[in-house]
Amino acid sequence: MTQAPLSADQIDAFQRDGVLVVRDFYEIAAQLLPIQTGIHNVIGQVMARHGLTDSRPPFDPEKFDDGYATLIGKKRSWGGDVYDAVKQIPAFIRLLADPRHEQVFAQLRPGSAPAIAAGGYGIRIDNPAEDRFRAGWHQEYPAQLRSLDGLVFWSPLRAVTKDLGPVRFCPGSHSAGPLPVLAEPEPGSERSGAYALRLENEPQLLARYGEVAPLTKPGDLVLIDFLTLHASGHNRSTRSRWSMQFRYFNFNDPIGRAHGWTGSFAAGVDFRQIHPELCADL
Ligand SMILES: O=C(O)CCC(=O)C(=O)O
Ligand SMILES: [Fe+2]
Repeated sequence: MTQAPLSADQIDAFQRDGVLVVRDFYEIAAQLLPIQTGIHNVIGQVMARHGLTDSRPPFDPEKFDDGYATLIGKKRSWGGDVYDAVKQIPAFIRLLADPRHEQVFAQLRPGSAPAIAAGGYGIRIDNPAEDRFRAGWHQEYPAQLRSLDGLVFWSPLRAVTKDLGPVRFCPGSHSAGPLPVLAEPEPGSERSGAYALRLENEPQLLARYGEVAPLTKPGDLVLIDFLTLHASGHNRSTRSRWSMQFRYFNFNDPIGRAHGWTGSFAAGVDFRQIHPELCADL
C-alpha cells in the first residue's frame, strides 16, 4: 500500500477552504512530458490536416505548443481541432486514471466510491485576450452534475504567472451549498451551455468571501470542491495558458444516485430539468 497522498494538515485545509494547492504532485518526466509531447504532435497533425508545412524546431518542453498560435492566427476554428484532439492523447488518459486520484478522493471523502466523470476531463487552452471561453464565477456542480460532492483535479502544463491569468477562488464558499443560478443566457451573449450559467446575485455573493489566485507550475495540483466558487483569470500575456482538468464524483452520493449520476450540458442534459429548484429564472 503506497502512502496516502495528502497529509492531515492538507485534508484540514481542504475541508476549510474547498480548494487546496498540492505542490509537485505529478512526476514531470514520467507523467507530464509525454502529454506535452503528445500535444506537440497533435499540433503537427492539425497543421497537416489543413495543408500547412510543419517547419517547427524539434520538441522543447518550454515551447510544447509551438505552432498553435500560428494555427489560430490563420483560423480560430483550427484551435478547436487541437482542443478536441488533445484529450485523446493516451498519456493524458493514463494520467486521468492515476490511482492517486482515487486515493485523494477517498481521503477527502471518507466512505465514498470514487468515479471518473465521463466527458468531465480535458485540456483547457486559454488564449491571450480571448473572452468567449473564459469561465465566469461558478460552482462546478451545475456544469457537471454526476454528484454533489465531486472534485476537480486542476493542473497546469505551463507555469502560470500573474499575466497568464491564474484561476480565481473564493476560499470557504463551498460551505454555502449549491447556489441558485440563472440558466437563461444573457441577451446578446455568445456563451452557451454551462458557459451561459450565471450565479444569482453574483456581486452580493462574491462580497461575502475573500479571493485567492495561486500561481502554479507543471507538477502542481489544485483540488477544487464541486461547490467552491471559482473563475478563469484574464490572460494578458502573449502565450496560451494550458491546463488539465480531471473531474471525479462519488457513486455513493444520494443526490447523484437519485438522478442516475447524469452529466450536465456536455452530456446533452438540461440542468433545469434535473434541478429546477436551483434555477432562479424558471
Ligand atoms: O482554468 C480555468 O480557467 C477554469 C477552470 C475551471 O473552471 C475548472 O477547472 O473547473
Ligand atoms: Fe470550473
